[in-house]
Amino acid sequence: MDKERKRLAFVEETFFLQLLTVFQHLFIVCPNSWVNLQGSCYKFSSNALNWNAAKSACKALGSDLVVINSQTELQALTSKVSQTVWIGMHRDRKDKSRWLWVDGSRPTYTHWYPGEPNGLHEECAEMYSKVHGCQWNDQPCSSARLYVCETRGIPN
Ligand code: MAN
Ligand code: CA
Repeated sequence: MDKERKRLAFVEETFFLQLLTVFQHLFIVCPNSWVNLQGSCYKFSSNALNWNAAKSACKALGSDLVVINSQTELQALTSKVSQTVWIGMHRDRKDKSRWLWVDGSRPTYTHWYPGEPNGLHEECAEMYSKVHGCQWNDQPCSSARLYVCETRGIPN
């Protein structure tokens, strides 16, 4: 019985999360020149900056570098990524073998290119373009790259 109740709670939670996603998609508006994908707003930069400057540029726009939480989110972004871009993931300064997103969370979903990450001195993560399946590479943070910012939309 307890098992059945847990199962129902799970079904219910899944249902409400899906409903929430639908509502976010319908009622979130993004600022001009931002793209609305599944309830989040993304800006694809047209200038290349090092990782820290890219993060600051996103901050100045009231956002942060993109945090990619799922394969669904990655797939939504894919068609827009025509060059390598910085994403909001970097090595943990306290333990270089671990990674952190700019929102402080630990990656659960990752999408590394085969053989990556391969450099302890490559402390920032970039995402290759769609022709390389938008797979990720660790790269020195000083490299100049286009970047993607993400912010939650403003309620309509
Ligand atoms: C370059 C850098 C590395 C990457 C390799 C892959 O050396 O971009 O980060 O791992 O290419 O060949
Ligand atoms: Ca690398």
